[in-house]
Amino acid sequence: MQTQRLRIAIQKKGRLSKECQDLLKRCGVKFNMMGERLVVHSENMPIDLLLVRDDDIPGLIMDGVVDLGVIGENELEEVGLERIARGEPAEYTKLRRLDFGGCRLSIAIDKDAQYNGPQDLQGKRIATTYPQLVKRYMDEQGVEFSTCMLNGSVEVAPRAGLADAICDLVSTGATLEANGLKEAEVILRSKAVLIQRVGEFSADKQALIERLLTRMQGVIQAKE
Ligand code: PRT
Ligand code: ZN
Repeated sequence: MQTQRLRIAIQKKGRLSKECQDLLKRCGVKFNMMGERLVVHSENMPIDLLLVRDDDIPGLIMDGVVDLGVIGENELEEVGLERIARGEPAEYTKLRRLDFGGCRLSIAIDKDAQYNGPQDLQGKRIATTYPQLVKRYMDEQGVEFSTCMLNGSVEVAPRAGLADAICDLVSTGATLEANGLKEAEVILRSKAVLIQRVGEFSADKQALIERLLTRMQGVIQAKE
């Protein structure tokens, strides 16, 4: 069900939402984020914003339900691997990396534990919200492990006796430190990215996307 209006999926509430809305506004897209609406219509351009959980954005793009999306590479790659494993479509085009949402996905262990390299993780249980990315990394290293899937409070898993190590997002490192953990391996460096669905676009939509991209380039350069 394609519409004439360009559909952009963005995070409703969370670490990417404010910067994402600011970026669109600086690109000249006028909208009013009032209430609890799922769809917000731009007042001055044929653009609809879809306000969703970040977890849903890669799938909306890969299923071709929305045209553009802004998402952290960590989430994008995890969902992509998950969908490939299930035999579902996982294609998208990365239009550009953005200048926010920076973090790393890291394996962390007890701050007092010795660590000489990935082989020290052999046979360990790793708590994570990113089982696919952990598996990809550990398979590359040829290290066997098991997982403990947690959608929150990952950093307390070792102390709670649920896992030996964790793999979670880190920005300042304060959360790891507060939980008596230290970063052992960075497995992914992530930023927010603008992605596009694959497939056909009307000439009008294509022109609008190009205009947005040009403006985005200007906005991001002006900040550097
Ligand atoms: O509700 P919804 O599902 O939409 O949101 P969410 O809770 O899943 O995601 P949200 O808003 O927390 O994060 C969205 C995206 O922001 C992530 O997918 C990353 O791409 C990016 N991002 C950047 C981060 C961080 N930095 C970050 N620090 N996401 C999470 N964190 C966590 C980190 O795991 C730690 O627990 O923030 C905590 C503080 O980090 P430190 O290292 O500064 O202590
Ligand atoms: Zn989420």
